[in-house]
Amino acid sequence: MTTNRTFTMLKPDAVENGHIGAILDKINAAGFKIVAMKLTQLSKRDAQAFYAVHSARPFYGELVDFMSRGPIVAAILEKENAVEDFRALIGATNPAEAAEGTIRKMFAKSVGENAVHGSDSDENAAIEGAFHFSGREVF
Ligand code: ABT
Ligand code: MG
Repeated sequence: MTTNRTFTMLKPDAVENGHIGAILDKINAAGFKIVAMKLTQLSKRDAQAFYAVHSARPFYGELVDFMSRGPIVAAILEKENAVEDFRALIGATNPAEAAEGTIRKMFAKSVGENAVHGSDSDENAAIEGAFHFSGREVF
């Protein structure tokens, strides 16, 4: 199914390393329109809930610590086939396996700190977007 919206976070590593502008340039150049955006921070509880699907995995604790350690940029992006096309733009979860030119290839250092999130389904895009933005913050 095609959709026209996805949700993204520029993760704490990307913000710490000064990559907000460069990553937003890539997102715009790829044809995504920003319809909601804010600098915010996940609490530990938020990060636990966001990654609850990984709660039994050995990397869960580090993942929660990482995602809650500093500010992130949360945004809703609009484009035809947004979920799939944005996952292609960011590249593989492990930046070592990400294709040349993808955001993770360019800006991520490790699988544990991989610079950017993209929703993995239309359903999750809607849930994740609604978690961060009220109706009046989405344009
Ligand atoms: P997210 O956009 O963060 O959801 O990443 P993606 O969907 O590409 O990959 P998944 B499988 O959802 O990974 C979630 C986070 O868990 C981290 N991780 C994953 C590890 O640290 N070690 C691992 O072996 C795996 C499989 C990567 C993702 N977060 N970060 N950063
Ligand atoms: Mg994921």
